[in-house]
Amino acid sequence: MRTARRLAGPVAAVVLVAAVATWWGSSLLPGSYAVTSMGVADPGRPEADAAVLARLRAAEHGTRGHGAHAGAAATVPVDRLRTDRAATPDVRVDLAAGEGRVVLADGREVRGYTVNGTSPGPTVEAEAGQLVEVVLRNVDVEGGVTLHWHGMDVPNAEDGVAGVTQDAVRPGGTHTYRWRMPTGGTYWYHSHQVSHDQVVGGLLGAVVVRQAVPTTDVDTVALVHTYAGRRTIGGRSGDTRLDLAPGRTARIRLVNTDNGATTAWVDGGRYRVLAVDGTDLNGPTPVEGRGVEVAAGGRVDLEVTAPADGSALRVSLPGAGVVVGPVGSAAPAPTRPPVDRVDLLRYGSPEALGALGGAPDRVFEYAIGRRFGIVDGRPGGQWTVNGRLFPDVPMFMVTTGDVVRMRISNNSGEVHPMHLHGHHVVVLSRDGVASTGSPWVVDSLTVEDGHRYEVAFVADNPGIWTDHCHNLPHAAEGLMAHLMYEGVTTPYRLGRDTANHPD
Ligand SMILES: [Cu+2]
Repeated sequence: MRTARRLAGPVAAVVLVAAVATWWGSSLLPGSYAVTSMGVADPGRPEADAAVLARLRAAEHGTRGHGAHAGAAATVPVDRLRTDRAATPDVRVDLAAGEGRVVLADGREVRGYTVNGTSPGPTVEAEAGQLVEVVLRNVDVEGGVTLHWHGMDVPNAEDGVAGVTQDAVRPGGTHTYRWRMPTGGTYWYHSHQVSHDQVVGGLLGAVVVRQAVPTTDVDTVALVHTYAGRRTIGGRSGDTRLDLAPGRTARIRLVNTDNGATTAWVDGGRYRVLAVDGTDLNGPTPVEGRGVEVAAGGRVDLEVTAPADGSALRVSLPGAGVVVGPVGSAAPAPTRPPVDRVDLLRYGSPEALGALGGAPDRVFEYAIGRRFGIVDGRPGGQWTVNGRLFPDVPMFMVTTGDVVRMRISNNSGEVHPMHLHGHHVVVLSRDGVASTGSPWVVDSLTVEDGHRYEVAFVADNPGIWTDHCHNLPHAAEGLMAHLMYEGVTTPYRLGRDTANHPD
């Protein structure tokens, strides 16, 4: 009896250690795996089919390998989902990625990554409908690189996600991307290999679809990036100047490449929000004394008019700005970000949404939370999707042509800029309040803590598409799910034993 009591403590300790070790061990990801073998297939049936959904979920719980879900349909590897290689491109661009010393436009030197020797890299520009070819060459980035065309609904094989749509390009290697430019808009490119390091380090640049008939006198890109703790526009901290005669108009294409949302506003004038994430807004009205949010990864095109009295105005962001006015005009005194902001749910004029406003074929929940757990051997507070930890997160299963509704909610204590690859979504409602403004179409959506958004999109771009948080450390921690078309497979693998590390 006394012996038993003496042993109880050590035995309990051994059992506890064994349990923790098992828990820890079971959290480890395989050294090499296909993205399609992870996650929990979610068929996303409308609520009316809640019983069907419960049955499907029960049947699929624990099932790994969604190739099986293709049913009778033929499978298509992502490599086949690419832009035609036979046609002659209209625009051809060589982009060379490097690592090490970066000399910014304002003369400051930082450690990081360059494209063609600079950061940000050159802007890739073409006209609507033109065929663009980009040849990426990795000069000396040890960890390998890719290029993802953020916000561009390119074919899946051109999406640039290491281990999902291609292998990371090793030093000395090249990879060719091709796509046709959409009708308009502001986008950007960045590495999707070790992106929490490479994007922060500057492996990025802007993509612009030039307007055939410009709607402003001047059109300029203002790419916002924070290097070593200092906010810049085009690599320049403080003010950048844009010369513009009184009464003339400019389109300022703000691109937020940072991990957090920012606010833009105009000192000394008014502005209109012409476009969000590459899509023009309908009936944008003048804004004065209010700011507009630019989501992490998001883009906002502002229209400003140089004041008639010959003074200048400033498109301001915390830490940087663009002074717009005649040569030599004094910049207005800087102000603090306005508390009041444009609510894109109510800005501009509504337009019929067509099929997107109708009954969906699939309804998905993307509920973000946080709890203690172990992900790949790392214990701590973890992001959850629908209550589960990575990699047991949903694989949102769709078929081409489906009208999809997704309810994105966040009760995790932090903000998450959610980014779906290959598609644009229209925001239907926020916290149950329906949109009454212009159709608000995004690829990067700030989902604040305690809020929920309902979005809709058409599944019209077959592939395997990452749907992740663009606060990139969060993605690396496991806040990442996938939209997956039935029957699509990938020959690529990721994991610690491979050279592919997309986050
Ligand atoms: Cu996040």
